[in-house]
Amino acid sequence: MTAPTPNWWKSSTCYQIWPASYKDSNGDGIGDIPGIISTLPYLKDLGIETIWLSPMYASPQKDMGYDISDYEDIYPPYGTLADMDELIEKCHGMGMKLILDLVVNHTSDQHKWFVESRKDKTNKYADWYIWRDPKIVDGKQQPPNNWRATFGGSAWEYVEERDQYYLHLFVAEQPDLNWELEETRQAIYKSAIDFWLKKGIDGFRVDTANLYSKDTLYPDAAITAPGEVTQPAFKHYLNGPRMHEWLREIREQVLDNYGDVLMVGELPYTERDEVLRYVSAEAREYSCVFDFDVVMLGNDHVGGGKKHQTFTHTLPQFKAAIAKCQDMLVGTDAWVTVFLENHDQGRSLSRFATDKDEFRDQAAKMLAVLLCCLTGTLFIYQGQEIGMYNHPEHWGIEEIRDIDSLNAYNDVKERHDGDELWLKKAMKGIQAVGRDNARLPVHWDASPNAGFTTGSPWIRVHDEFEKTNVADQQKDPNSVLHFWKKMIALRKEHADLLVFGTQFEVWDRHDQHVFTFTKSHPTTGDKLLVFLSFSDDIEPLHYPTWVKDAEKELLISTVAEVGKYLAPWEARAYLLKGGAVNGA
Ligand code: TEU
Ligand code: CA
Repeated sequence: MTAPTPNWWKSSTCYQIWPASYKDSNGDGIGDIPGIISTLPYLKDLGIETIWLSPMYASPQKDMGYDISDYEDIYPPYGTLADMDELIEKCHGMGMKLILDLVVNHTSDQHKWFVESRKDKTNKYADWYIWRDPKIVDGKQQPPNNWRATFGGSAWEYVEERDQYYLHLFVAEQPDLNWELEETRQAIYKSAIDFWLKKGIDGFRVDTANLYSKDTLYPDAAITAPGEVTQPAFKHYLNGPRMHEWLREIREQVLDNYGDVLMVGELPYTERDEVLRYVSAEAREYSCVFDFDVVMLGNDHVGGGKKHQTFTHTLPQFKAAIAKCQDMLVGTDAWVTVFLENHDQGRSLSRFATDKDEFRDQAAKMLAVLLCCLTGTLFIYQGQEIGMYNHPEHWGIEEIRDIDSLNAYNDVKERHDGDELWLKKAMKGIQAVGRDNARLPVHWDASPNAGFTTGSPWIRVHDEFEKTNVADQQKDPNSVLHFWKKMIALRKEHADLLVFGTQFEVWDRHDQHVFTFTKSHPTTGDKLLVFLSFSDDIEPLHYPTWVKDAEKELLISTVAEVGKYLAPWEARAYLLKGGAVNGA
């Protein structure tokens, strides 16, 4: 035994599928479950062990399925319950696990619970959502408080039948469930969790995993945006007082009936000590979480949608954000995730590296080395394995489908009276970090619509799919896809060091062009030394002094032959044998 006994999900390589844009099987322009099933051999071959399927539930699609109208049914364009049964069975048949998105902070306003709840104040579901009386100020009716919704505007919506407002932390069509009520919690557990575990799924990615417990006094938020009607109110609903109690309740009452269920929580804006409360193995709440430090780099974190125009960061900040997450393991029994992309973010190549033609493939391989050398459960987002990148800058707002980006754009439009320069700036932000970047169809081949659909795609296909697609990369042994496959295999082969390594250390914290880090094998003293170039130029290597004379074995490199210097966007990793390392 060399490493800590892994729970299955610790060393599992996971792949996120966004059903609408993954693979269309019937030509209606929308990806679907049969399309997913048809690509399982591709994923298996890549080395994927767990699939995370983003919401495929019945939904009016106001927020791409994060507004669920029935947890126990499927959005018809994606397929049927029978298709899901087949997907589960086929995944398991091929030795892969499947996890689903668990969206239980809110439902759709079309969910039967809410349809009933809004009718009057006395029906069976009357208190299943968060209803409050209007506030009367100077004889005028106002929402109960000044909280701002994540995607803009007031977090409260008025309903005449009850002469009351309901809370929605996201869009108005996503009313927040009232977790304070035991009966509501039990219904959520039964319908959203138990229903699917019974069908054999292996866990959940938990949406907005720290928002269920609110400050039930619903006080006004402090004014941090002077002069504005609504105010960011994270403080009053992030990591609320009963979160941990409820998560333990779920574990004990539901999950424990099914063995080692993976629960990976999405955990926005939470500091180290609080994160640790969720992910300590002893607490048995979340298995691990998605920290926002890396993906929110350059944002001011005050909450409420994306401030599209402010996302710029430096390499030292990037290193620090990664180190913060890796350090979560030091002296704790916690576990972490490794990821740079998901359905809410711009593409990592464009955002953290470069999508310039001449360096793109090198940079994609470099990011693959980074991710595969970090400790934690690895999540890859569809298309990342072929180096997909952001949509071109010339796209206009008419191509955008995402509610977050559209609201942000309209907000800028209103504030600046439609000023053209401001709108250009807003569009620039959307191009950099807008959520649709990740939601464009996957490039399967160089045929029309990138082989995603034979019909007319629901969202525009990236203009440059011919440069970056699965079929061409499968034929090219030097492709990004082949590199990822090699990297994933290497990660498995050296799991003790790559997946479970400890003592993450950055050696060039202030360098703007190179990222050098080491990690240690948990028991043998072997070390991993990784050099990553984030530069268009040739760069010298910063060897930690104690490594200089150590015997190094080149584990992986992104170039044909490693030289004295780092080539632009090169990455390489060395193995330093325990005995050979002096002074460390
Ligand atoms: O996202 C929650 C979240 O924190 C978002 O505010 C995120 O920061 C935003 O999407 C960035 O633009 C989850 C889902 O991942 C997201 O897709 C959903 O829209 C949201 O919950 C509501 O369910
Ligand atoms: Ca379809």
